[in-house]
Parts: sequence; C-alpha cells; structure tokens
Amino acid sequence: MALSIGIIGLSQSGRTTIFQAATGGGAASRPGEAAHVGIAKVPDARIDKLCGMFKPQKTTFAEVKYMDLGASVKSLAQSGVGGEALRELSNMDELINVVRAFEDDSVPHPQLTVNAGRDIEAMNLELTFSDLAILERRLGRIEQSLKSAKALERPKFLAEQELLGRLKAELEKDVPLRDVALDADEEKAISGYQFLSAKPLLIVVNIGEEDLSRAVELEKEFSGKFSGKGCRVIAMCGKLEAELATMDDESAAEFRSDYGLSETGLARTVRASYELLDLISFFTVGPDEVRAWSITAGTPAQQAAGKIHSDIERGFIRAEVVAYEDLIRLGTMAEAKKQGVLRLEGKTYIVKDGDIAHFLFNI
Ligand SMILES: Nc1nc2c(ncn2[C@@H]2O[C@H](COP(=O)(O)OP(=O)(O)O)[C@@H](O)[C@H]2O)c(=O)[nH]1
Ligand SMILES: [Mg+2]
Repeated sequence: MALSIGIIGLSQSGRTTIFQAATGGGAASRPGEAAHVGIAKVPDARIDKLCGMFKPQKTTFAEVKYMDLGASVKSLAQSGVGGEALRELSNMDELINVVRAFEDDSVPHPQLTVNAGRDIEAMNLELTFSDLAILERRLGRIEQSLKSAKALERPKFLAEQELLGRLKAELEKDVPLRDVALDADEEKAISGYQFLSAKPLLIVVNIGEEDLSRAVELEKEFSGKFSGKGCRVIAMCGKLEAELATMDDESAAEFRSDYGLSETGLARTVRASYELLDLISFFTVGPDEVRAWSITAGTPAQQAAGKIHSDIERGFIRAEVVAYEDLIRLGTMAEAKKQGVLRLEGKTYIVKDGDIAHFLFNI
C-alpha cells in the first residue's frame, strides 16, 4: 500500500499548488470527496540507470499518496459530520504542513500578515489541541469504567489512565507527542489513537520567487528553530515548482539550473518524507519489470519479500542480493556473480537501501 501523506496548512498557504506540483497536476478529486487525492511517483535516479541496463517492458516507481485536505486541523475538527475529515487525517502516515512565507498582495492571508514562524507554531498547537481533546474524552471514559470495573479489569484501566495522564501533561506544555519518550509497550498502547502530534511532520516553507536565492539560508534558519525528532523543515517555492511540473523535462531542467536548483521540489519532499518515516527502497529487476519497493529500514529479507507477495514470504528460501553500486560498477548480473558480489542471504538478512534482490521461494 502506498504511503499516505496528508497536506495541511492555513488557507492560501499554497497547499493545492504544492500538491499539484507533487502529483504533476493530474490529480482529480474523487467524486463525493472534499479532499483531493493524488498519487506521486517517488523519483529515483537509480531506477533510470537500472532501466538502461535491463530495458524492461515495465518500470514501476515507488508511490506516495498525497491528500490535500483543504483545511486546517481546527476547521477539520469543527466541520465534517462526526469529525469524518479529522478521522481521515488521523489515518495518514505522515503530515505535511504548508506554511506561507511568500509575499503577494493579491493573495489574502487569513492572519493578514505573512509570518511563517507564527503559523508553524499555530499549526503545532492545533495538532496538540486536537490530541488533547481525544485524550480528555478517553480519560473521562476510563474514569467511568473504573467506577464499575471488576477487580481483574482495574489494572488495565489504571495503567492506561497513568499513561494518558502523562501524555496529557506534556500536551498541556505544548509538547507534541512525537517528542515524548515512550517504550515499545507504551507506543503500542497508544498507536490505536492515531494522535496527530505523534505523526512525522514535514514543514514545507513556501517561499516566494524573489527569495529563491536565499532558499538554503531560509531552510537552515527555520530548521534550526522548528525541526526535531520526527519533524523536518524544507523550503521551496510552490508556485515555481507547480510551473516546472507542467513543463517537459528538458525545459524544466534548464529553468531549474537557472535558479540554482538541482532537484525537483517533489524529489526533495519525497526524500524528506522517506527519511522521516525511516523508509528505504530495494529493487527487483529483469526484462519484464524494474521496480522499486519501499520498506522500513531494518526489515529482514523474508518480511521484505512479503511486500512483493505473501506467497514469497511464506515459502521464502533465500534471497540473491547485489548492492546497487556493485551492479552499476560491474555492468551486468553475470559479472556481479563472477566477482562474487552477488550474495546469497537468508531470511534474517537486513535489506539495505539500494539492494537489488531476487527471492527464491517454494510453496
Ligand atoms: N507569489 C506566490 N504565490 C503563490 C505561491 N504559492 C501559491 N501561491 C498562490 O497563492 C494562492 C493560494 O494557493 P493555493 O495553493 O490555492 O493555497 P491553498 O489554499 O493552501 O490550497 C494561489 O493564488 C497561488 O497561485 C508562491 O510561492 N508565490
Ligand atoms: Mg487548496
């Protein structure tokens, strides 16, 4: 299943502009749905190289699903029957907060003035507020349950009450839950709540074209102030990215180099998203298809094989693995084999970013 990323932010901050740049402008809203959903291919130069080598009939990039929610968290909580939109947001793997830093008199700002730092803090507060409301409701219910709970059930409720109470105290100090140290059991105990402030957050500072020459500097400045565990900041010009996304590759590259940009905004966004989620890619190759697969760093080979098909995971025998750099250096699979860099790995082998894998299985 594709990784899903929810785009939030104040209105007129450039959410739709960036969403359209990310999905090549081709995203259509699904009928009956307020939010726009679009799939973006995860750009990866290694796939292009592998395609040159294997000339496959089909090329499949990893994919990311973006959802432009078209609202801030607060308005999501207030609108929507029974918080439907908020629930949708809480199902995302990651959030992107688009923050306006561009000056443009023709685009009204809901806060009247442009102040990216203020808006970042305001959205962080919206996330912690939303979580606080969920926590308080749950704590109220636990209290009710404790009144009539049987002796055997009490420890479970009391443990949850203690944990949620601790989280509540942090939220009240405006600390997002991703900053709270929890052990594995506690993580598991709260995972069902899908707390928004616990999700990885990518802050995209949407700068104006006139600030492009200072993009790196601005990114550093905002990163220093706002990045942290599970939270990163990148700066880009949404409007320029959206324009470049509609051009053919050659002209876009020319424009890009004029502006001193080496990579597309999408590539940077996706890479940052990947890093936040601790995702890596491995590849399968052949004349039929060259394909990228996303897994969490640290995934063992057998489980990685399950990404391709549950049968391969079930009947896993071993994996033939070669590192991307080795294959490119040697030019062919046959040469990789001859030079001894094509390895046989067992089910507990930890798959690395860029591994080219072929799984042998038997069912
Ligand atoms: N000057 C300038 N305008 C932008 C930029 N990004 C978005 N806009 C404009 O700001 C307005 C609001 O953008 P939109 O993406 O619809 O914002 P949303 O409400 O967050 O979805 C549109 O008129 C965009 O063209 C930018 O980087 N620079
Ligand atoms: Mg919009």
